[in-house]
Amino acid sequence: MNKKVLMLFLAIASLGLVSCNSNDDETGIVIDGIDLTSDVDCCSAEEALQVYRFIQTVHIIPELSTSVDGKYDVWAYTKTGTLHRGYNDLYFVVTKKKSGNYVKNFNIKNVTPLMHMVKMDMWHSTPVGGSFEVFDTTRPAVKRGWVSLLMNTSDAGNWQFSYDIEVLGSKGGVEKQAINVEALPDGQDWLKNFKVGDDTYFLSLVNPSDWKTGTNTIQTYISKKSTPATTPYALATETFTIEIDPRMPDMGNHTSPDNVALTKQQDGSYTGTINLTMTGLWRIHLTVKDSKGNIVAGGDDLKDGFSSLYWDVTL
Ligand SMILES: [Cu+2]
Repeated sequence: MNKKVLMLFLAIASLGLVSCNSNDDETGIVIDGIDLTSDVDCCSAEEALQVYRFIQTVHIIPELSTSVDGKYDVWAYTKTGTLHRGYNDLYFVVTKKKSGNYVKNFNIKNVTPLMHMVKMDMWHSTPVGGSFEVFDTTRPAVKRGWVSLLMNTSDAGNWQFSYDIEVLGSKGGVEKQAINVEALPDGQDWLKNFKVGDDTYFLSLVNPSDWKTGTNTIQTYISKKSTPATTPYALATETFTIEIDPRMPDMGNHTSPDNVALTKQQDGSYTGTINLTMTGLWRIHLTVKDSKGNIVAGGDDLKDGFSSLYWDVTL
Protein backbone atom coordinates (compact mmCIF):
# COMPACT_ATOMS: atom_id res chain seq x y z
CA MET A 1 0.00 0.00 0.00
CA ASN A 2 2.76 2.45 0.94
CA LYS A 3 4.58 1.55 -2.24
CA LYS A 4 1.48 2.27 -4.30
CA VAL A 5 1.10 5.68 -2.63
CA LEU A 6 4.74 6.40 -3.33
CA MET A 7 4.37 5.35 -6.99
CA LEU A 8 1.31 7.54 -7.32
CA PHE A 9 3.20 10.44 -5.72
CA LEU A 10 6.10 9.97 -8.14
CA ALA A 11 3.74 9.77 -11.09
CA ILE A 12 2.05 13.04 -10.10
CA ALA A 13 5.41 14.67 -9.41
CA SER A 14 6.77 13.66 -12.81
CA LEU A 15 3.60 14.92 -14.47
CA GLY A 16 4.21 18.14 -12.67
CA LEU A 17 7.78 18.24 -13.93
CA VAL A 18 6.70 17.50 -17.49
CA SER A 19 4.15 20.27 -17.46
CA CYS A 20 6.71 22.64 -15.93
CA ASN A 21 9.12 21.83 -18.71
CA SER A 22 6.54 22.31 -21.42
CA ASN A 23 5.66 25.69 -19.92
CA ASP A 24 9.30 26.71 -20.14
CA ASP A 25 9.42 25.75 -23.82
CA GLU A 26 6.38 27.79 -24.65
CA THR A 27 7.89 31.26 -24.69
CA GLY A 28 4.82 32.73 -26.34
CA ILE A 29 2.78 35.48 -24.76
CA VAL A 30 -0.80 35.67 -25.94
CA ILE A 31 -2.29 39.13 -25.78
CA ASP A 32 -5.49 40.34 -27.44
CA GLY A 33 -5.64 36.95 -29.20
CA ILE A 34 -2.24 37.53 -30.83
CA ASP A 35 0.49 34.98 -30.13
CA LEU A 36 3.77 36.79 -29.52
CA THR A 37 6.53 34.22 -29.74
CA SER A 38 10.28 34.56 -29.57
CA ASP A 39 12.01 34.51 -32.96
CA VAL A 40 15.64 34.04 -33.87
CA ASP A 41 15.40 37.04 -36.22
CA CYS A 42 14.11 39.31 -33.54
CA CYS A 43 13.25 39.13 -30.00
CA SER A 44 12.45 37.31 -26.86
CA ALA A 45 8.74 37.01 -26.18
CA GLU A 46 9.09 39.85 -23.65
CA GLU A 47 10.72 42.12 -26.25
CA ALA A 48 8.03 41.18 -28.78
CA LEU A 49 5.45 42.18 -26.18
CA GLN A 50 7.15 45.57 -25.75
CA VAL A 51 7.09 46.10 -29.53
CA TYR A 52 3.43 45.13 -29.62
CA ARG A 53 2.65 47.54 -26.77
CA PHE A 54 4.48 50.37 -28.53
CA ILE A 55 2.51 49.79 -31.72
CA GLN A 56 -0.68 50.40 -29.74
CA THR A 57 0.52 53.99 -29.12
CA VAL A 58 1.01 54.92 -32.80
CA HIS A 59 -0.97 54.64 -36.05
CA ILE A 60 -0.14 53.11 -39.43
CA ILE A 61 0.51 55.23 -42.50
CA PRO A 62 -0.79 52.86 -45.21
CA GLU A 63 0.87 54.82 -48.04
CA LEU A 64 4.32 54.20 -46.57
CA SER A 65 3.73 50.56 -45.61
CA THR A 66 4.75 47.87 -48.10
CA SER A 67 5.89 44.26 -48.41
CA VAL A 68 9.27 42.88 -49.41
CA ASP A 69 9.92 39.75 -51.50
CA GLY A 70 6.53 38.30 -50.59
CA LYS A 71 8.11 37.41 -47.23
CA TYR A 72 7.97 40.51 -45.06
CA ASP A 73 5.48 43.23 -44.26
CA VAL A 74 6.87 46.69 -43.59
CA TRP A 75 4.77 48.94 -41.38
CA ALA A 76 5.27 52.70 -41.18
CA TYR A 77 3.77 54.65 -38.28
CA THR A 78 3.42 58.13 -36.90
CA LYS A 79 1.78 59.13 -33.66
CA THR A 80 -1.45 60.13 -35.41
CA GLY A 81 -1.35 58.06 -38.63
CA THR A 82 -0.99 61.29 -40.59
CA LEU A 83 1.85 63.59 -41.61
CA HIS A 84 1.78 67.32 -40.95
CA ARG A 85 3.87 70.35 -41.83
CA GLY A 86 7.03 70.48 -39.72
CA TYR A 87 8.72 67.75 -37.73
CA ASN A 88 7.24 64.22 -37.77
CA ASP A 89 8.67 61.19 -35.97
CA LEU A 90 8.44 58.18 -38.28
CA TYR A 91 8.58 54.59 -36.98
CA PHE A 92 9.15 51.35 -38.86
CA VAL A 93 8.38 47.75 -37.85
CA VAL A 94 8.87 44.65 -40.03
CA THR A 95 6.97 41.38 -39.60
CA LYS A 96 7.29 37.98 -41.27
CA LYS A 97 4.27 37.25 -43.46
CA LYS A 98 4.23 33.56 -42.40
CA SER A 99 4.38 33.89 -38.63
CA GLY A 100 3.63 37.55 -37.98
CA ASN A 101 6.82 37.64 -35.89
CA TYR A 102 8.88 40.82 -35.78
CA VAL A 103 12.23 41.14 -37.56
CA LYS A 104 15.03 43.11 -35.92
CA ASN A 105 17.60 43.38 -38.70
CA PHE A 106 16.38 45.81 -41.30
CA ASN A 107 17.70 49.06 -42.68
CA ILE A 108 15.78 52.04 -43.99
CA LYS A 109 17.76 54.15 -46.45
CA ASN A 110 17.40 56.95 -48.98
CA VAL A 111 14.34 58.46 -47.33
CA THR A 112 13.31 61.07 -49.89
CA PRO A 113 10.20 63.20 -49.63
CA LEU A 114 9.73 65.38 -52.71
CA MET A 115 7.30 68.21 -53.25
CA HIS A 116 6.10 69.29 -56.66
CA MET A 117 5.39 73.02 -56.77
CA VAL A 118 2.65 73.22 -59.37
CA LYS A 119 2.94 76.79 -60.66
CA MET A 120 6.69 76.83 -61.04
CA ASP A 121 6.77 73.15 -62.06
CA MET A 122 9.67 72.82 -59.63
CA TRP A 123 10.60 70.02 -57.22
CA HIS A 124 12.15 70.34 -53.78
CA SER A 125 12.94 68.00 -50.92
CA THR A 126 12.89 68.77 -47.19
CA PRO A 127 14.87 68.18 -43.95
CA VAL A 128 15.31 64.49 -43.13
CA GLY A 129 16.96 62.96 -40.03
CA GLY A 130 20.20 61.04 -40.52
CA SER A 131 19.29 57.38 -40.06
CA PHE A 132 16.55 55.16 -38.71
CA GLU A 133 17.70 53.56 -35.47
CA VAL A 134 16.48 51.60 -32.47
CA PHE A 135 15.69 54.25 -29.87
CA ASP A 136 14.65 52.01 -26.97
CA THR A 137 16.53 48.71 -26.49
CA THR A 138 13.57 47.12 -24.71
CA ARG A 139 11.89 47.01 -28.15
CA PRO A 140 14.73 46.29 -30.58
CA ALA A 141 12.39 45.78 -33.55
CA VAL A 142 11.16 49.41 -33.70
CA LYS A 143 13.26 51.93 -35.63
CA ARG A 144 12.73 55.66 -35.53
CA GLY A 145 13.74 58.51 -37.79
CA TRP A 146 12.16 61.81 -38.78
CA VAL A 147 11.18 64.06 -41.64
CA SER A 148 10.32 67.75 -41.38
CA LEU A 149 7.95 68.72 -44.16
CA LEU A 150 8.36 72.28 -45.40
CA MET A 151 4.83 72.84 -46.67
CA ASN A 152 1.44 71.24 -46.38
CA THR A 153 -0.30 69.73 -49.39
CA SER A 154 -2.44 72.34 -51.18
CA ASP A 155 -3.28 73.70 -54.62
CA ALA A 156 0.26 75.07 -54.62
CA GLY A 157 1.84 71.66 -54.53
CA ASN A 158 1.83 68.03 -53.49
CA TRP A 159 4.21 65.47 -52.05
CA GLN A 160 5.56 62.06 -52.91
CA PHE A 161 7.70 59.83 -50.71
CA SER A 162 10.36 57.21 -51.47
CA TYR A 163 12.61 55.00 -49.36
CA ASP A 164 14.62 51.80 -49.66
CA ILE A 165 14.54 48.95 -47.16
CA GLU A 166 16.73 45.89 -46.70
CA VAL A 167 15.35 43.02 -44.62
CA LEU A 168 17.56 39.98 -44.00
CA GLY A 169 19.07 40.20 -47.48
CA SER A 170 15.83 41.05 -49.27
CA LYS A 171 15.43 44.48 -50.81
CA GLY A 172 12.37 46.60 -51.35
CA GLY A 173 10.92 49.97 -50.62
CA VAL A 174 8.41 52.58 -51.62
CA GLU A 175 8.83 54.55 -54.83
CA LYS A 176 7.28 57.96 -55.41
CA GLN A 177 4.24 57.22 -53.27
CA ALA A 178 1.77 60.10 -53.03
CA ILE A 179 1.34 61.32 -49.44
CA ASN A 180 -0.83 63.97 -47.87
CA VAL A 181 0.77 66.57 -45.62
CA GLU A 182 -1.69 68.31 -43.33
CA ALA A 183 -1.47 71.95 -42.35
CA LEU A 184 -1.01 72.76 -38.69
CA PRO A 185 -3.86 74.48 -36.86
CA ASP A 186 -3.79 78.27 -36.37
CA GLY A 187 -1.48 79.25 -33.56
CA GLN A 188 1.00 76.45 -34.34
CA ASP A 189 4.05 77.23 -36.45
CA TRP A 190 6.88 74.81 -35.80
CA LEU A 191 9.19 75.20 -38.79
CA LYS A 192 11.17 78.31 -39.66
CA ASN A 193 14.18 79.14 -41.79
CA PHE A 194 16.99 81.67 -41.82
CA LYS A 195 19.69 82.59 -44.29
CA VAL A 196 23.40 83.03 -43.79
CA GLY A 197 24.92 84.31 -47.01
CA ASP A 198 23.62 82.06 -49.77
CA ASP A 199 22.81 79.18 -47.43
CA THR A 200 19.32 78.48 -46.13
CA TYR A 201 18.84 76.70 -42.79
CA PHE A 202 15.67 75.16 -41.40
CA LEU A 203 14.71 75.05 -37.73
CA SER A 204 12.46 72.04 -37.05
CA LEU A 205 10.91 72.22 -33.59
CA VAL A 206 10.48 68.68 -32.18
CA ASN A 207 7.04 67.65 -30.93
CA PRO A 208 5.86 70.75 -29.03
CA SER A 209 2.46 69.03 -28.83
CA ASP A 210 4.02 67.00 -25.99
CA TRP A 211 4.61 70.14 -23.91
CA LYS A 212 2.82 70.82 -20.66
CA THR A 213 2.35 74.00 -18.69
CA GLY A 214 5.58 74.66 -16.80
CA THR A 215 9.12 73.62 -17.61
CA ASN A 216 9.76 71.58 -20.78
CA THR A 217 12.77 70.38 -22.73
CA ILE A 218 12.81 72.22 -26.04
CA GLN A 219 14.50 70.43 -28.93
CA THR A 220 15.15 71.34 -32.55
CA TYR A 221 17.20 70.23 -35.52
CA ILE A 222 18.98 72.62 -37.87
CA SER A 223 19.10 71.37 -41.46
CA LYS A 224 20.76 72.97 -44.46
CA LYS A 225 19.07 73.27 -47.84
CA SER A 226 20.73 71.02 -50.42
CA THR A 227 21.91 71.70 -53.93
CA PRO A 228 20.09 70.48 -55.91
CA ALA A 229 17.02 71.04 -53.75
CA THR A 230 15.71 67.58 -54.67
CA THR A 231 18.34 66.01 -52.39
CA PRO A 232 17.00 65.59 -48.83
CA TYR A 233 18.35 68.31 -46.55
CA ALA A 234 20.89 66.93 -44.06
CA LEU A 235 21.73 68.36 -40.65
CA ALA A 236 23.92 71.46 -40.80
CA THR A 237 27.50 70.65 -39.84
CA GLU A 238 28.02 74.07 -38.26
CA THR A 239 27.45 74.66 -34.56
CA PHE A 240 24.97 77.31 -33.53
CA THR A 241 23.35 78.49 -30.32
CA ILE A 242 19.66 79.39 -30.29
CA GLU A 243 18.50 81.85 -27.66
CA ILE A 244 14.79 81.82 -26.90
CA ASP A 245 12.50 84.57 -25.70
CA PRO A 246 8.98 83.18 -25.23
CA ARG A 247 6.22 85.82 -25.18
CA MET A 248 2.44 85.81 -25.05
CA PRO A 249 1.36 88.25 -27.79
CA ASP A 250 -2.27 88.19 -26.63
CA MET A 251 -1.31 89.17 -23.10
CA GLY A 252 0.90 92.24 -23.50
CA ASN A 253 3.89 90.15 -24.60
CA HIS A 254 4.76 89.03 -21.11
CA THR A 255 7.57 86.52 -20.90
CA SER A 256 8.51 83.73 -18.48
CA PRO A 257 11.57 83.15 -16.27
CA ASP A 258 14.25 80.45 -16.38
CA ASN A 259 14.50 79.76 -20.11
CA VAL A 260 17.74 78.16 -21.27
CA ALA A 261 19.22 78.57 -24.78
CA LEU A 262 19.39 75.55 -27.09
CA THR A 263 22.87 74.11 -27.61
CA LYS A 264 24.10 71.31 -29.86
CA GLN A 265 24.02 67.79 -28.45
CA GLN A 266 25.97 64.67 -29.43
CA ASP A 267 23.00 63.32 -31.40
CA GLY A 268 23.06 66.44 -33.59
CA SER A 269 19.93 67.98 -32.09
CA TYR A 270 19.79 71.22 -30.12
CA THR A 271 18.17 71.19 -26.71
CA GLY A 272 17.39 73.75 -24.06
CA THR A 273 14.68 74.50 -21.50
CA ILE A 274 11.50 76.46 -22.00
CA ASN A 275 9.16 77.54 -19.24
CA LEU A 276 5.58 78.17 -20.31
CA THR A 277 3.76 79.48 -17.28
CA MET A 278 0.20 79.27 -18.63
CA THR A 279 -1.93 77.94 -21.49
CA GLY A 280 -2.49 79.98 -24.65
CA LEU A 281 -0.41 81.20 -27.58
CA TRP A 282 3.33 81.45 -26.98
CA ARG A 283 5.51 83.14 -29.59
CA ILE A 284 9.05 81.88 -29.11
CA HIS A 285 11.35 84.55 -30.52
CA LEU A 286 14.72 83.19 -31.64
CA THR A 287 18.20 84.64 -31.85
CA VAL A 288 20.67 82.34 -33.63
CA LYS A 289 24.40 82.76 -32.99
CA ASP A 290 27.32 81.06 -34.72
CA SER A 291 30.12 79.26 -32.86
CA LYS A 292 31.95 82.57 -32.32
CA GLY A 293 28.91 84.19 -30.73
CA ASN A 294 28.03 86.39 -33.71
CA ILE A 295 24.30 86.80 -34.28
CA VAL A 296 23.46 85.24 -37.66
CA ALA A 297 19.65 85.32 -37.53
CA GLY A 298 16.90 86.98 -35.55
CA GLY A 299 19.09 89.91 -34.47
CA ASP A 300 18.05 92.64 -36.88
CA ASP A 301 14.61 93.12 -38.45
CA LEU A 302 13.06 93.32 -34.98
CA LYS A 303 9.28 93.60 -34.87
CA ASP A 304 7.97 95.44 -31.78
CA GLY A 305 11.44 94.96 -30.32
CA PHE A 306 11.33 91.18 -30.71
CA SER A 307 13.06 88.90 -33.18
CA SER A 308 10.91 88.28 -36.25
CA LEU A 309 12.26 84.72 -36.33
CA TYR A 310 9.92 82.72 -34.11
CA TRP A 311 7.97 79.55 -33.57
CA ASP A 312 4.34 79.71 -32.42
CA VAL A 313 3.14 77.08 -29.97
CA THR A 314 -0.35 77.12 -28.48
CA LEU A 315 -0.69 75.16 -25.27
CU1 LIG B 1 6.80 73.33 -51.67
